[in-house]
Amino acid sequence: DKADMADTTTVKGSQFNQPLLEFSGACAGCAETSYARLVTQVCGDRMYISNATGCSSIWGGPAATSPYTVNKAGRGPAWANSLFEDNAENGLGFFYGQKALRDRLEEKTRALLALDYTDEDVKAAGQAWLDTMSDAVANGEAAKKYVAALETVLNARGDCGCDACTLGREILAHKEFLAKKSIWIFGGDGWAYDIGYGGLDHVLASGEDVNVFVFDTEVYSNTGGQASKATNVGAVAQFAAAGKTMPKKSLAEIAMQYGYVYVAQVAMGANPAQTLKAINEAEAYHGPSLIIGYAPCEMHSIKGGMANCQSEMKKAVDCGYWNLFRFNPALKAEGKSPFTLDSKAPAGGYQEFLMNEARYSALTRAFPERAEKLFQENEELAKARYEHLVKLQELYA
Ligand SMILES: Cc1ncc(C[n+]2csc(CCOP(=O)(O)OP(=O)(O)O)c2C)c(N)n1
Repeated sequence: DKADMADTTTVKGSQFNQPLLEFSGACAGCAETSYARLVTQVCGDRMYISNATGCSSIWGGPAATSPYTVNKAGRGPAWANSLFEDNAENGLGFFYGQKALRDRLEEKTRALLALDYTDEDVKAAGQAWLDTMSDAVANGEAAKKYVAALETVLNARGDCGCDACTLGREILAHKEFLAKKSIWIFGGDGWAYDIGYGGLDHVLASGEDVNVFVFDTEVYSNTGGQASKATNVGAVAQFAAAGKTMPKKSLAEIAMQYGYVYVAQVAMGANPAQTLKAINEAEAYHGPSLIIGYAPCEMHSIKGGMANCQSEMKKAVDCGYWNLFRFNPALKAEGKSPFTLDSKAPAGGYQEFLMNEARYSALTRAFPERAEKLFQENEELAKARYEHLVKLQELYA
């Protein structure tokens, strides 16, 4: 951990932060782990993770060991796996539990600060903690100083039984809950687009300060690659052996229409700076956030294998198969456009991109005519999607 060496909001600087995700049992080259690792480098030991069942719960919690680790202070992300069908709600529960504990600590702190004989150092540190309660980074430091000030005073003069001592002791009894936590809800597209969607929608609509990261592999990877609503037209998947007929659902746009949900579509291998920006912005936003990360997968059978995972993301973005954008409602309050299209106009090579992956190319052998029709449709839909995003940018400008 060399976090003091550089600005950790830059791609280079972020890599001086200790990753709190280390040796997972994921397939070599797995995109899901590279996203999760980066989130731990940004949010560190203040993370609470609620993980849907899926690949990320298997590489994330193999039971005998844990790939999530701790820093020098012995602290790391708190992690739990919930059911496939209720993960968003489970994560929201983390948030409410945390909020209830901190509301109580806030009440006790206000009572302590209102006593005229409370130690001046405790008053200053307590006020600094109150002032930063909703800022995850600043509040961690403020909480440490507040705990130190309370411990110093109580150790120096003992507990005389006065109201200040009693409140101080009660606050210290729950000191690990003082610092603002960063609530993350992790899961795959099968969870987010399909089976957990009702709950996800409910949690996003709650307006509460939780962050969702969807690892979009465009199939149910963990159970052998069944089609989800994230699967694109023409892709061969289980239950779509002749290529999926219906287009991919735009989860990002469904979430954007609320107007108060932070939404980003990212692809680390195409633009790591944009991915990092989205993670930082999502955590800083005082409301629900949804990041959808394009995650090439072993199931896609990319030419050359998963060693090409990150470069495949770049190809996907360059040809317009996957688009990068961010919708930050906080910018509206500053009089700026909330929508930023981070992708350039598609550079061509769309069909070549599809043919680089056997989930598509296999169809040309099994059903050549159908393949041509579906792949054309896939490309046309991608063109329309980009044009639509350009229009959105104009609309919000
Ligand atoms: C209600 C329910 N249905 C089915 C399953 C079996 N199951 C476990 S993981 C999984 C696939 C998860 O796919 P996705 O959410 O896309 O995550 P990925 O594995 O791709 O990361 C399924 C179907 C389950 N655990 N619970």
